[in-house]
Amino acid sequence: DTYAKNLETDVLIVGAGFGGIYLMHKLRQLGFKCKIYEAGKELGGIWHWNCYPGARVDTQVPIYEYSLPEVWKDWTWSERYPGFAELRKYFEHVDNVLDIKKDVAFDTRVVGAQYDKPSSRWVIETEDGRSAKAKYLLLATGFAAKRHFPDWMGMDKFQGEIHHSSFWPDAGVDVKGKRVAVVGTGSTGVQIAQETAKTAASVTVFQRTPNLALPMQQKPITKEEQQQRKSKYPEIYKNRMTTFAGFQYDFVEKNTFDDSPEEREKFYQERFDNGGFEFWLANYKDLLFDKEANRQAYDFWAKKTRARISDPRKRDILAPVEPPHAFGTKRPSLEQNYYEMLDKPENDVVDIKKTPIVEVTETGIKTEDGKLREFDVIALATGFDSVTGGMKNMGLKDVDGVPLSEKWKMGTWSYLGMTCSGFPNMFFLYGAQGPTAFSNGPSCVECQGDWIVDAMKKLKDEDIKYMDATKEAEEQWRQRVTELSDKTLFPGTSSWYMGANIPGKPREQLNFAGGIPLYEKECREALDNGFEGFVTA
Ligand code: NA7
Repeated sequence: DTYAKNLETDVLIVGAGFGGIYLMHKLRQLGFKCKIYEAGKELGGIWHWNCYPGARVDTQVPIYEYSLPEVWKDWTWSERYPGFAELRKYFEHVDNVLDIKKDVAFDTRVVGAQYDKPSSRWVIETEDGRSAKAKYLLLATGFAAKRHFPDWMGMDKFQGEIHHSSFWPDAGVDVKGKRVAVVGTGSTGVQIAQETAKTAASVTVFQRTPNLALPMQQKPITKEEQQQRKSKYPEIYKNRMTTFAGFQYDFVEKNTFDDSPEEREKFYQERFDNGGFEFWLANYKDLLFDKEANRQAYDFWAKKTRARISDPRKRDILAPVEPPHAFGTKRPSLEQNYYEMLDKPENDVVDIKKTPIVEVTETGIKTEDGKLREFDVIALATGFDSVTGGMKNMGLKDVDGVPLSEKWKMGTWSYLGMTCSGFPNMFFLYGAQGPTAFSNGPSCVECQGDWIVDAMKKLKDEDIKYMDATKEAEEQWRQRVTELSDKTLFPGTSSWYMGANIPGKPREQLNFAGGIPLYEKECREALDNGFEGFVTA
């Protein structure tokens, strides 16, 4: 029984989103007995938690889905960039095909886990006092498992409704005719603002850093056109793994100044018109490496965006002439009329870098200039203790009882972005020092998932009890991650990629910046060279 007080299984997976489901499916095929512990009430991971207004994926389908033919063959979408409700339906379909739920314990939050060497088992504890013993512990908890709440005074005093984006009530919040505040301008803040504005009396966005948002170019897609395209899906999914970020497009083999100004203008315009991340991830190959090249892209973005905002004050806050950071070193959101919406007189944007929020009162939000703005609803789109926060928060301990939160206090150490020294037979995906935030989720999950499954198969075939990364291998991987990042413009920007969004969090690159193909090659080599960088027993 999945909910047993003392569960015994081969594999305990934490998290029933894209990653956990993929691992379960692949491991079952090899005869491993798997169970999933999931803190939420349903499958879907981030699409279970995210039901705030406008929650939508900003990677196109069919790139943003499993490459498994049994799953895609009978599934079609209604639009290029589906919303959370349709993504939840997709997970129902996944369950119908792969029969996942029967092995998932929902409402089950892991609060502790340690490997017991004498019995060669992980012992995993849940919040409500259950436990599991497993040969393998797989963490598929995603990069946004720990929310970030600001620490303003008076948050509990507010008389209206206040919600963090990923704790949005499932039943929704009626914003019709209401005054809505949105704090934060990451992907989430932009989506909430543009969606709530459709019915709210007013929307006020509190912006610390402008989002260099790109036009989504959303379009409906028909069943017929998808059916026709399906013969190409195997090829599309194969190609996906050959690109930097696991997309259908890649950076072009040209530098920015190889083109004349006219050619460049045309090149940029085409990417803008195609929409999505093309202006980011199918740009010139020096975009994220060369300051001057990057400035060209920024200037094009600013010119296009400024032209959409008639109010000069708002224009300078939303799309300043001088770049707030190098383009693409923070994640651009994909917007749908965000700028036209904020340009309207009833809506507003407040520059909280200039006048920070000092307090939440019973009626609204007070800024440093003494101004109180009154609201009925406050949406906190303030993000997450991204990438490492979730794993640090699960009570994981190494074989000697040292908490992972201690090990990662001054920085992050992993090997291949999937294992940690002192945590035998524990694997994680879509987390620290993997391609994670620089990749399309399903691509990353399949790349890392296949590696984990192959490693486990090898252990089984060769009758090895466990594999454990060495400290030296971890140190070298950390250097590798740093050295790849240092060649780019990312370290120069304060972003959650660099751990810079959480007060006191060590500043370091949290993601592997070499792209999926290189990452896959390096991970494969370690496995093929007889568990290089691991001790086995
Ligand atoms: P993000 O991208 O981390 O955005 C959080 C936003 O909240 C960002 O604009 C922050 O400003 C702002 N923020 C954070 N803390 C505060 C405080 N204390 N005061 C004011 N403003 C604050 O989170 P999202 O949920 O939008 O997106 C997460 C990822 O999920 C996204 O990238 C996609 O991959 C999916 P800052 O930029 O730090 O100045």
